[in-house]
Amino acid sequence: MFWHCVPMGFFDRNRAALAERGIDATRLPPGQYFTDRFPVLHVGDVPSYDLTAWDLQVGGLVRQPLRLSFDELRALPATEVLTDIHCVTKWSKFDTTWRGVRVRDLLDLAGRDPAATHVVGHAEFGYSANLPLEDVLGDKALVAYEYEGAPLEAEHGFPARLVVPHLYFWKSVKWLRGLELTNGDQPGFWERNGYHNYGDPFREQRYWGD
Ligand SMILES: Nc1nc2c(c(=O)[nH]1)N[C@H]1C(S)=C(S)[C@@H](COP(=O)(O)O)O[C@H]1N2
Ligand SMILES: [Mo]
Repeated sequence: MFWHCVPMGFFDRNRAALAERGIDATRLPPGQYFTDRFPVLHVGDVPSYDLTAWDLQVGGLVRQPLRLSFDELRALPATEVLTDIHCVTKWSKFDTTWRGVRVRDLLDLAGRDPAATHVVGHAEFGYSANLPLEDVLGDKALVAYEYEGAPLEAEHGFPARLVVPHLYFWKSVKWLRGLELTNGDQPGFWERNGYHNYGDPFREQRYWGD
């Protein structure tokens, strides 16, 4: 069969459509397709919060554990991040905008113990995700409370979520309630249930053994 007779599948057509939009195709990791939609993905229910009762704890291997109210979180210096996001279920979305507080700044405020090697993001209902410490110290790792200039929608993590855009989006814990610094790695919810421990989209680290 000649190459031009091979029918193009959905993924090939989707990737080819990037050029028409003037988007550099190398921004789309292997095995992904881009979408303009914003799919909602999670296990379990969407929590609803009374913001006066919500708090965010920063604890584990820190000098001074923090418990921040939503107002206290919002009073900290904020950053806006423009980034692509990649879900392990194969959708990617380009140029999303998030506003929030850098994880690095929160950890510095609590005082990192030099023995800390990893961080676990804890959500409502027991969902969690683990990350090497160095992966949340960069400029783009946020505790985000706005998406595209508006407060997060309930199903996307209101009032605050992690955004760690260089890893598959399951690491970006919605409905974040705690950041825990640990010595050694403690696999989170999906990492114990078949997903890759690190999750680099450009190396297609989707599942155990990838
Ligand atoms: N608390 C919590 N956070 C979560 C999840 C979850 O099940 N619970 N799912 C993760 C997964 S698999 C993805 S792809 C993203 C999806 O975020 P979105 O629904 O805002 O697109 O949230 C991540 N954060
Ligand atoms: Mo996901």
